[in-house]
Amino acid sequence: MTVEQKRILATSIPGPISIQMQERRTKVISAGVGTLLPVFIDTAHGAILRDVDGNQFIDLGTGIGVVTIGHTNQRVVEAVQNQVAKLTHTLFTVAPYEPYVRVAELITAHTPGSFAKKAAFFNSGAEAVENAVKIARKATGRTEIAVFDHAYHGRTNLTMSMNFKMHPYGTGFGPLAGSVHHAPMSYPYRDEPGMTGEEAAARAITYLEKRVGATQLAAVFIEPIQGEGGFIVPAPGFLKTLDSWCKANGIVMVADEVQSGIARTGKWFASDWEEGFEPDLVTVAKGIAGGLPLSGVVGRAEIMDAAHAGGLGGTFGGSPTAVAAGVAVLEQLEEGGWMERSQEIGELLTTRLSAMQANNPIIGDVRGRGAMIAIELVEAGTKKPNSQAVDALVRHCHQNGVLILNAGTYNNVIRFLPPLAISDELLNEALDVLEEGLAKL
Ligand code: PLZ
Repeated sequence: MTVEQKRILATSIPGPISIQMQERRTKVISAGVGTLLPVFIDTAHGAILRDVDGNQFIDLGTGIGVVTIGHTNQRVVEAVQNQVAKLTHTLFTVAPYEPYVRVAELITAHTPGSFAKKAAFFNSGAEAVENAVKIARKATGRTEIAVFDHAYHGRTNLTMSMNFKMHPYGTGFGPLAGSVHHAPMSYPYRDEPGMTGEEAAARAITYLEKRVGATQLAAVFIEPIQGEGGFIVPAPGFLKTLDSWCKANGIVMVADEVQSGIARTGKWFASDWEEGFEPDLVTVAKGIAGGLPLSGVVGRAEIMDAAHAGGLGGTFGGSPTAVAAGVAVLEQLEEGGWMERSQEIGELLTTRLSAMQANNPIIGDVRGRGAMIAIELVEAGTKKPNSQAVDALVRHCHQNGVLILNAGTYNNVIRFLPPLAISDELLNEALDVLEEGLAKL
């Protein structure tokens, strides 16, 4: 089913049918499960979401960076339809099926590093991160884990402990897992002006050496571009310096590329932007399977093999339909054109957002790479976080048929994660709506 690639405002937002559904929802769905935009989506294609009232939204969020290849990408749909009619489940650890192996062949060929690699598949990003922790601990015989300020790694008990922000992810849900240490991140917009990546890495390393001890650390986890934290791009040299320190100290370097990976930033992985940065393990999820739940840990064969047989698994991890979708996504990425498109989208977004910044002192920073760009909003003339402006802009865009997402430790970031299938025309139209909203503030 295709949907015309057009923004349509058929009713007020939310429309009457969505309002009715929202009433039903409130009766039976836990209050803990929130909603950013209370319209019920019926169909989607490319860059457009169509709701039950006939409104059509330009999607600049892709379900938080999931349908990178576009909604209902034809080859993903066909792969899933074929697979679902053939085989839906055996459990790979009970009796295997070929697409699980194929998706591993494809992904190991494209994660950073020229060394021999292996993979294991799971359902969610958090599950991939947890498994990377297990593997790193088994491989090193050590227990401690380092993460960074502003990081996000998931909602399970262990990953909740790895997040920077307590609220809303952890409030009241403790006790949290131990052996997790939070080190200072490189945040160029808010660090001392001129601080280099190497200096920011030295600050983190000193902290970890003193507070934890290099010999105690099993792994350092970092998002090469932080997602929920507000698309913070560390200063050049930060990742590489940390990586060299990890390698010198027998610590497993893990890049959490759940949000930044799979062509999102204009390369296969955001790690690829920093020359010489070769994480030992990479966690992948979101964009890898075009909307089907699939995640994985990919990395150095000898580290991946440290886990004993039966030590990794899960009933649904790498299920036949999910891996079939993964193969369809990765084969299309291999065919080419997508990285270039992601970079073009990044240029269009950066050019337009920088022009808006020139006229609007509340846009403190425009940052990111490829189709992963954000603006950080502040009170004019200061760096004081301006979350009210973000709320107002998000509301304006939603009311006008453009789905945008907020982010950031201080809730003062708007992030853009458009599908790579979006046209320049639709992207410009969405940015026009944003610009109108800015003018109204
Ligand atoms: N690591 C870097 O971005 C998921 C969270 C959505 P799961 N980010 C979106 C929400 O509100 O729950 C994420 C991430 C990074 C890990 C995860 C976790 O991935 O698939 O949500 O478990």
